[in-house]
Amino acid sequence: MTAIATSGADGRLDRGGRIALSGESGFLVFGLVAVGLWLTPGFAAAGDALQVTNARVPASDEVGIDLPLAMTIRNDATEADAILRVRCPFANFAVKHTVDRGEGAPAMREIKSIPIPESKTTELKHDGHHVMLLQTRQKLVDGEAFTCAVVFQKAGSKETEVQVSRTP
Ligand SMILES: [Cu+2]
Repeated sequence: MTAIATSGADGRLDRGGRIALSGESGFLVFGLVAVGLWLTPGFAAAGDALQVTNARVPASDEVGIDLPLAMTIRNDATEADAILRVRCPFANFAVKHTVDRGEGAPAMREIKSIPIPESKTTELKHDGHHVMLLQTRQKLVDGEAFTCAVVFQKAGSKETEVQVSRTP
């Protein structure tokens, strides 16, 4: 009796295993096709014509604070681009900021996107256009590096290495 019951249980597991496996392969094929479709327009439109370098945030012992993310963007494409979104694993949110200078002290203001003109190098810095990372989730130690995604309107999502440095 025990042997029959065990065999029955094994059989059910086997069937379950095969179903799960074929389901996973289906997802894998679908995933590869989706990645292919997603990458192609990026390469066709801009590809490596747009490069992000020298991305950096200041080191901090505090958690839950807001920090500017600076970077250099070289856009050799024939059309202007724009930064739409940024996602970093060590911050809850990211916004795009510009700095207004009038009477009184300069003030940061949120903007919908950061313009990236064509055939130019754009520096994102705390005293001009920059990305502001909000609510940091951990301490940031000098010398550490993280991978953030910078999403451009035309060039698509760029995986970007962000260095933590004492002097940004
Ligand atoms: Cu800011």
